[in-house]
Amino acid sequence: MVLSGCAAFGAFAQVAEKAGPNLVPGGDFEGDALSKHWKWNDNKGTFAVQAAPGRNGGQAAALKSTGTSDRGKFYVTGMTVPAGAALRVSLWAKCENLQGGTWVNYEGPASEGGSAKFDLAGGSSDWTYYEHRWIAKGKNAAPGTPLKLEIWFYVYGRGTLTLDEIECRAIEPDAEGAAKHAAAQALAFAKTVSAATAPRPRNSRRSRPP
Ligand SMILES: [Ca+2]
Repeated sequence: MVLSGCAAFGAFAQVAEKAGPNLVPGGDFEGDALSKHWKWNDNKGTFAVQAAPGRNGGQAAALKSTGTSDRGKFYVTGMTVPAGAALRVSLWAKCENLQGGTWVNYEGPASEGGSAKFDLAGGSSDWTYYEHRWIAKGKNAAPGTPLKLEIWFYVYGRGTLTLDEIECRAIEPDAEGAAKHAAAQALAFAKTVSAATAPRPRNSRRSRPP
């Protein structure tokens, strides 16, 4: 069960939910994941990807562009999701003098039937968490139909974008988790109020002047 607390992420925010397994192959970039599962290319040969230090040790993928007008593409395939599934895509990103920005696009049959993309900021930043939710509608697909899904990163401008811990999970509301969360919040609030209104102990030990 995961609790999401960012209102920027739309209608699912503040709702307890159950999340399925991570569907992104090699999204942690550990071992040979980068070369085994990820592909990249560009139009002008000024875009390259290499292993870099990860967010919590281990490895990440550093996307480096030395061009000013090209568009580097970095992508992963091999995922299948059921039509109608609510998906939560999340990742950690770090920028170093990235003069443009990055557009994360869902492609393949799962992305048809609705706009499915989000942006990452450019500039310079330490590791930053991004999360995006969407419904894999497909195009005229009956609910539950297996649909192929790809995640593409389009990187614009000179600079470096480092990515780690890329995940895509099917999610569903978790009513039991929501109830427990609400109860825990109520208890915490009650304790706070109780502590704030409690009378001072009568025999508090204060040192008296001699
Ligand atoms: Ca990693």
